[in-house]
Amino acid sequence: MRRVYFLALALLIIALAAAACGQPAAAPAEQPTTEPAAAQPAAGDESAEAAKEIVMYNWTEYIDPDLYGEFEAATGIHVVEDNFSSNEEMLAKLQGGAAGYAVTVPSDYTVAIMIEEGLLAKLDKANIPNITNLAERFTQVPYDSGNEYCVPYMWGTTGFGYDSTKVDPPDSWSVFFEPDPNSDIYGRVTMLDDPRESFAAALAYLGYDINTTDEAQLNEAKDLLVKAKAQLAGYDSDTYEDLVASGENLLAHGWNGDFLVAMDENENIAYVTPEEGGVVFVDNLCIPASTTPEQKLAGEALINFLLDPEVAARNSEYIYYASPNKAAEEFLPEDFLSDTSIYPLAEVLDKLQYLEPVGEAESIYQRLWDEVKSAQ
Ligand code: N2P
Repeated sequence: MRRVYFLALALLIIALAAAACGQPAAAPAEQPTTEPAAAQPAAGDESAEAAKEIVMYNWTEYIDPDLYGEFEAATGIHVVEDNFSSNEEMLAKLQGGAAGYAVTVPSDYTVAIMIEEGLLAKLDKANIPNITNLAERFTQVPYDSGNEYCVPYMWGTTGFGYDSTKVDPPDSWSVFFEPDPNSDIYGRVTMLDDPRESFAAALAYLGYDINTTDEAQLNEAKDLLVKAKAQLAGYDSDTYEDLVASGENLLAHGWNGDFLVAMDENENIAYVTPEEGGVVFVDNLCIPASTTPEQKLAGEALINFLLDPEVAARNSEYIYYASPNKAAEEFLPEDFLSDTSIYPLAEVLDKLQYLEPVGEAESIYQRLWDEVKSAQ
């Protein structure tokens, strides 16, 4: 089973790499489907009517906020957003029984965990006709083949954002793990407040698998993370890009789109992925199992709306992440589609890997991460 998972991941990486080599600006061969967002009762559930207000549980700054108003104008459904900063934070909340979230946005490996734990509802695709707009490769993702539970929302990479006028281009994780008290960056650096991402950084630097379950390797990674703490201004997954843009910090570990947004504010910001390898991710729109039928219908209507090609293109352009929506490409400008910080070159993607569920080792990661966070 595990081998099948690895094989499927490898195929997805190859597919993404092939796409990066291709002609992303070319018009899609098939006609985009632009169905109005449906807010109709699901087949077989004659009594349910879409809820008039729902909560979207999303990463911070991960949607064009104007889209909520447009969705409400089209469907009458009002969306309130609640935010999380890591998959683990969102997962813990849903595992703890939190209800009332109509849509949430887990990354690949967390979708697998949530399906396994029964935390997600199966999508009724009759309510999501725009699902046909997805690029083929995103319909066969290994963590949810056939999009039974989730619809891919955005994909991206994890790397370094830095002020290119003050910092030499960092191409190695050594900028975090070989802190030098005499360097300009010392004390002006943040790392993601995210156990799997920060462990992946340390594991990649050590030359280990970023999904290792080997306790000795994880302990070594923990020691390295503690050592790196000496030069950190803090762990931050929400405002790190703004702190580099404002000049308060000079370097941050973070996600590509966030730094690209910050470049609009400060053109000196640059983004790179590390030589030793790192993380590529797909984030997904999913409906928690705890929703009522009414919330689920409204959640499916929102997912359908976000899959509209023009909406998906505007959303991607606003948050600067790559869209898995093939039909959206014709609405994206050429300079967006050819930006290698958004669509990495094949040789860059080759070095990146997906995080995967680590099974029982999850508790080791959590314990060691707590030790990193509390170390002085
Ligand atoms: C946006 C967060 C991106 C999500 N602020 C990374 N999985």
